Amino acid sequence: MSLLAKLKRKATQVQADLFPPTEFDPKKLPWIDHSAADVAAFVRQFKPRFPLTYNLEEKLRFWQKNGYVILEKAISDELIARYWQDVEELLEHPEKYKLMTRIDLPKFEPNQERLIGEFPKEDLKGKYVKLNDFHHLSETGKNLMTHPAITNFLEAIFQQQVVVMQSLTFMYGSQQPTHQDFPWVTAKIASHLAAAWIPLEDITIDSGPLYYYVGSHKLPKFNFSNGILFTNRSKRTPLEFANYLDTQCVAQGYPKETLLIKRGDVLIWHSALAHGGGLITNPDKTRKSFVCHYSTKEALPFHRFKPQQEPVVQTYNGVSIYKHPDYSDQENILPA
Ligand SMILES: O=C(O)CCC(=O)C(=O)O
Repeated sequence: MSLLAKLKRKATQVQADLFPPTEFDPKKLPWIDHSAADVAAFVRQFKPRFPLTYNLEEKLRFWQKNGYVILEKAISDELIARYWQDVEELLEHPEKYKLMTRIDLPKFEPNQERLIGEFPKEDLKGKYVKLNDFHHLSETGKNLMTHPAITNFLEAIFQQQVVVMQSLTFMYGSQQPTHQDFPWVTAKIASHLAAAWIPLEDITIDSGPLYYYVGSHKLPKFNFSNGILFTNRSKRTPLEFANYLDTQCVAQGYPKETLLIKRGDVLIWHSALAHGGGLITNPDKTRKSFVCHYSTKEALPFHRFKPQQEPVVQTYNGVSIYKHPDYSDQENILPA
């Protein structure tokens, strides 16, 4: 890192320590998050990149009020089947691929995140497995995460060059406590973040479905002691954060909904929507899903693993996907 970059980083840290942010920067909010946002006027002048397959005005109004949208029957069965074939290939032959994978089982502590080939094969098809950024290897993953129905919506809310930030692929429910994404999945502008939850099969109630609190993107932000982002200097814990969200969402009357969508549907949620993974009540029940986080070029002009490096940009359906800075030989090793 250059001296100038080090000084800039230090100055940013000192500023955050002295004046911890308690809200998103109002100057950088996506247009739709401003209280005066005029959806009808926006839609009149918006030119979608792809033919619209849903009523955009209706979806944007719903997003404004509730912090999420569901795009029904948006994605073809074939595209999903091809992505899952790539996942199966990976799990059958993990030794052939380089992919950071996390298994939250005590037996893998203290090193629960490793290259996939370093885990016993039988554990890769079990619970608590998170495949990180498999879209780097799978070109079908890239096509799926930038599906025209998703891209149209992201371009509408951000009005900027959309970039992929990261992805997670799950075979089983995550059972993650309630959280908002922006304190963890951080770009230079915390509000430039949205996520898509793409079910790879019909979701059932006993599989630990995703849940969310409707309208909770408007909740006052939690203060980790050093502001709204979680860092290694935060004095308050993720569990305190989860308790704050669960308590406040109930107190403020934000209804808790369970996501029982079907293969082909997509949920897109706001950076501040409180959500989590429900309890798995049938241990045999899978909940195959592909969870993708997006930002803007302004907020994320680099691959998150190499902020100092110029990224190599690939474009899929108008969305930028930076090449993995360390494993370029793995990029699209599974071509579409
Ligand atoms: O799919 C899940 O259960 C959790 C995903 C999630 O919360 C996230 O990626 O932010």
